[in-house]
Amino acid sequence: MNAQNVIENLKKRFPNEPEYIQAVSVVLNSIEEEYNKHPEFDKANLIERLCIPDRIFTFRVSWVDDKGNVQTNMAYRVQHNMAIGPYKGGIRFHSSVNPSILKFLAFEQTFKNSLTTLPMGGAKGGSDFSPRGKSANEVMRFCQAYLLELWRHIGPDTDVPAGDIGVGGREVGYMFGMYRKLSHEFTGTFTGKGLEFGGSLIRPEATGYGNVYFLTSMLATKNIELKGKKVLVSGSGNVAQYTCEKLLQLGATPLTLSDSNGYIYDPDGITREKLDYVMELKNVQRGRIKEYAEKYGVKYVEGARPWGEKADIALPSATQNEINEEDAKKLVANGVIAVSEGANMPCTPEAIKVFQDAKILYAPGKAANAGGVATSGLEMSQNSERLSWSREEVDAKLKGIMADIHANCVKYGKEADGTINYVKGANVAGFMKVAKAMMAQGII
Ligand code: NDP
Ligand code: 2IT
Repeated sequence: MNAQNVIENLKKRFPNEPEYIQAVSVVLNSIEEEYNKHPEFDKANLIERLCIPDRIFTFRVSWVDDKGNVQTNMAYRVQHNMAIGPYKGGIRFHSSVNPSILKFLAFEQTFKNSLTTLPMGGAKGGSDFSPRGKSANEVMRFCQAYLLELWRHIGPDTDVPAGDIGVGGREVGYMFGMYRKLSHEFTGTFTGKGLEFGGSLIRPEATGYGNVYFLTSMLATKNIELKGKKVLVSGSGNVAQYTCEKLLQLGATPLTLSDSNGYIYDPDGITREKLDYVMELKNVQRGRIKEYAEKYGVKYVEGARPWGEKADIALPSATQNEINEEDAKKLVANGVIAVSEGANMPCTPEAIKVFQDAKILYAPGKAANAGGVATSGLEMSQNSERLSWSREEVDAKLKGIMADIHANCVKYGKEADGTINYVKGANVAGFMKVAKAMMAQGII
């Protein structure tokens, strides 16, 4: 395989899908050497079969808003790869959702899920529906309308969706309710469900907690403690909130949060009390992060991201491509020692190169944020055995999985000079398991 040739070919076939091409390029460039040690892979054209999704469902969703107007949205489910388990991955509701974004996310999900050590294939879905400014009833009607089409493509052993941007516990509840009604069955077809109907303890916390556990393992390779470190966090949703919670528990200080309008900088740190305010603001009031700055009298920067602020660590937890080359240079110049991705693909390839050249610790999302989907896998196990595990049990399993992912990254990513290339480690480790499963199952 010549990675560049494969990428050029995919660009020609999918010319309007920059995020998908970006995600594929990063993976192919880092697995090329390992792939070419296995000539049988190329004979089976494994690479194209792995890069192109198994199938994509595309459909229109119609729903009625509170004023009685009939609205339409585009909606999708990308089922990328099923070689090691049922399709698994979140659903995103955001105005920017399109096939390129969902294809990049489903592609990444395949390798991420492989890394978790659990039996899950890769998928992603969503719609260009924006929950912002919509009433709870409008959100419910949209979720139900989306499920009217989606339900026939998913199931506990086929495809198990969950949350992502714009989809949290509330939306999963509405979608699960409609799935249950249409399919006339009660199964674990969604994860991230409410605790009363099959949800797992720690699932809401898992992505943020997992990223901080992974960060701790990375710092330990350099004998550095997390305690006392100042941290830039972006986003203010599910991942950002529980990242802050775990940072606080471990004695670190989050300084920033953001949303798509701007960021806040709190020089005294976001305390437990202030985090409770953010959780109420974002999860109940559904307000803007600017209100934090007004309440606590701190700096708010409209239309900007927090990467120019001085700190020890950066945990991007909002969205793709939120750290570019220039931001990365600012972070390095300000002395950042580690960047760990809570979001999916938040760093551009140019930004990643800046971190790698500076030899700072850098973890890609498919390793660092895998705790969310891993705990979804644990929710599926609990649903299958119709039991619920304790908070301690799930958290211990999550810690163990993040430690295993870190160990796998070290195993496959250790360079001759002793540094760890987490991009290579995660991609090669994630790839090899899926590749072996596909080879064993023939050309399909
Ligand atoms: P939420 O919807 O809970 O929060 C998203 C946050 O990011 C909000 O603060 C939102 O601001 C901000 N944001 C979204 N889009 C943009 C944008 N285009 N520009 C700037 N800010 C933006 O989502 P999650 O916290 O669940 O997801 C955050 C990231 O983590 C995503 O990349 C997701 O794919 C990834 N992830 C999530 C997992 C999960 O379990 N939830 C698991 C693994 C990864 P606003 O309110 O203004 O839209
Ligand atoms: O990107 C992700 O890993 C998620 N949004 C979570 C997916 C899941 O199935 O829990």
